[in-house]
Amino acid sequence: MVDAVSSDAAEAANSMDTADGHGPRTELRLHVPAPAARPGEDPDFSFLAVPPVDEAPRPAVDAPATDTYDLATTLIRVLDDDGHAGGAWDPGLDAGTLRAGLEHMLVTRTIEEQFMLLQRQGKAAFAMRSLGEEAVAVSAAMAVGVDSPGYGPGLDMHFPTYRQSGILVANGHSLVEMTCQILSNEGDRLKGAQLPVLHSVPECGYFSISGNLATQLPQAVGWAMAGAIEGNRIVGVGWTGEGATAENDFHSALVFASVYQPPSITCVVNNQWAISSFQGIAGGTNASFAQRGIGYGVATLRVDGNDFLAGWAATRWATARARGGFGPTLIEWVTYRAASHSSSDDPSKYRPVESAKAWPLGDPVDRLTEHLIGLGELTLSDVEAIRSSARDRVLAAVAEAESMGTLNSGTSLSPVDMFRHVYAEMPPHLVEQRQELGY
Ligand SMILES: Cc1ncc(C[n+]2csc(CCOP(=O)(O)OP(=O)(O)O)c2C)c(N)n1
Repeated sequence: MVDAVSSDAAEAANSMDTADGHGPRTELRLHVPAPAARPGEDPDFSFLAVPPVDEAPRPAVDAPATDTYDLATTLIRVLDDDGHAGGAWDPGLDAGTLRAGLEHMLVTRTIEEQFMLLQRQGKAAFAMRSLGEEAVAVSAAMAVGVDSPGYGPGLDMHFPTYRQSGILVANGHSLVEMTCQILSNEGDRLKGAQLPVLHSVPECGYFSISGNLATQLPQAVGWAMAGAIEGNRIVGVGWTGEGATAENDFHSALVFASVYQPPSITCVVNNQWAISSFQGIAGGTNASFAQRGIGYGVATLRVDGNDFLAGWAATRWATARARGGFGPTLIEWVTYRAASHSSSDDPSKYRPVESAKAWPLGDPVDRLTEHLIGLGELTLSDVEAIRSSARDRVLAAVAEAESMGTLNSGTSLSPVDMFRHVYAEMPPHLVEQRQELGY
């Protein structure tokens, strides 16, 4: 009865809409965007336009930001559907660099697969993967690294999320230490004080990850501003998923980037999902995430994130612009999260199981492999050898890390480690708690 009354009232209100001289209106209701396909339906990526590789022009690195605005709605691509490189953004990389990129992506994929196994075996509390997105972090890290003055205070720095462990691999972090962080054991430099996957390796250009999403973005812009104040030719690279662009920190970072024009690169990794929320819930169906840079007057690029060469080229462009003193860049990386969000997530509950296979931009490892084979730089047996050497390296590192303790081996950290390595001078209430524990 109540429903009938309120629906009558709504109808009456709507029927009055034409009476005020403003023409007909639609019924008022909250718009909640929904993904194109849910479990049990066919994957539908018809919303993604995939242009030919020669569509996107490449402005000069010192061009005004306005010259980049058309690039916020297209997709910078170098590798075509057959694995051939072309177009204005082809970075013309040598075979050694391409091969190194493939190796880093395979090591990243393999070690993260092992981390998930460790979690399933009860040896680690938590794990995450970047399956299907490896080209993003690896190409960016390698491209910044070409002319990096080094990493650390006063030097270059990435401010990553948990989804960029490819930066650690590409920048040469020890695979043993990386695994120890996942195991929270004696070899973990953070001594279990951080969630597994929230690494901190500043000497590899990998700033301590904060679990609070998007906080890395103003940090990266601040880092770049400090570089500009000191006159250093450094870059601060901030990373976020598309979901976390809904956080205020994303916008604060762009305000500072826009006003002070520091040497910053803000990377939005649009892998289509923020746990179970599709990218439309962060506003991606109304405008591209790259288009947000336009409102701030920041140079903006939208790149095929599964194309190693395109990722490299876009990052080189933004790095050269930053180091040249020509200002900040926003890069949207269009990719797909092929695996679960984390070891605690089951994507079959909210998207079609086959969706990663249907993703129009393919798999980054397969695409770079096809390119190298097409160039005549690799044979199928070379590819097999690279895969098995990546696997051997990873398995050896994991075994060594496990020998330093796992969650269920009884050899992990002492409870007293909870109190160490955080405060230079521990507050009295924590001293009291430590004493209560008998330490
Ligand atoms: C401020 C904040 N809000 C919520 C969370 C919980 N959370 C962790 S990951 C995640 C999804 C993030 O999605 P996205 O930004 O798209 O990145 P992706 O995980 O897809 O790489 C959420 C909501 C958090 N860690 N911090």
